[in-house]
Amino acid sequence: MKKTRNLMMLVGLAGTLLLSACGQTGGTGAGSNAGGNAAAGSIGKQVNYEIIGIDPGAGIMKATASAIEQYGLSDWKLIEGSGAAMTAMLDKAVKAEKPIIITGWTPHWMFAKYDLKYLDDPKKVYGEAEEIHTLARKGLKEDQPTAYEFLDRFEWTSDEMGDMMTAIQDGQDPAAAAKAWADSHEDRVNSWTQGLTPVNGDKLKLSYVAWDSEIASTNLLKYILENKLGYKVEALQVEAGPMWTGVAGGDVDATAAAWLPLTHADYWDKYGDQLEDLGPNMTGVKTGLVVPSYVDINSIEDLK
Ligand code: PBE
Repeated sequence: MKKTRNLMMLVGLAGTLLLSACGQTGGTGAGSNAGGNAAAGSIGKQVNYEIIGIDPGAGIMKATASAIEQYGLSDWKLIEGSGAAMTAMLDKAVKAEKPIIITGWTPHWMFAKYDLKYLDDPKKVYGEAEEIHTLARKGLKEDQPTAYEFLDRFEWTSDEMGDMMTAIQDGQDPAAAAKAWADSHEDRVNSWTQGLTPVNGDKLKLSYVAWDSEIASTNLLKYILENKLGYKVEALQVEAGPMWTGVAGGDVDATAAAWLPLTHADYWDKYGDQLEDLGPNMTGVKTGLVVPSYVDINSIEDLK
């Protein structure tokens, strides 16, 4: 660890010297903008000018492409992958105390496991006051009033989701984590289900993407729909596009994984009038560029 840190300091110093040699710094003291740029320049080099992204259909990928443009980061590349690949790379980087820049979001277990920070986004490319919404297909209210009413009521906090996400991350099967969460939050579950008439094995389809936050929420909904309300639920794991088109086209009954107003704005513009928005199931969520706290930059502007 110690050796790595020393090496990184040397690389940082080399970057500063290089920049000075090129005449790009004004020769001003520490804390000046020039110092910040030198740090960022070396980080760019150290991470090969790569921002580690997730699945291409995710809204955060579109927002990041837009951030690259709006902040003038023409040297930088956004790498496609998946949520799981991104967290695996983050884990590796943190263990080696190496810099890494990822597309991140809250709620996510990674903020409990690692010391991370969002880079400031003065241009608000990643939006403000983001929420996760539940969407239902048109006609669900008439066809399955019990499921509809339950999905309409369902709303939880990022701390509540965080507990369940951490359990899954610690190795618990998502279905078992859902049961454990429901068993230990009986009052919450009752507030969503009380007075509803259970059905007798009716089928229901939910769609979601394999983002850790959505794995948690969808498994919880499935557990409650099956064990408290009598449904037989199929939870379809798909890409973001099909998640939206499934509900819009009526093949899927609902999803609890729509990030609005910004992250999934494109999908909303295309499909919003072909489905029913049941409102937020969580407020105060967030997306952005995230780095381990030991990375010496604070704003997306520092990447330039
Ligand atoms: N996310 C998590 C998704 C929504 C949920 C932020 C990665 C996205 O970017 O589309």
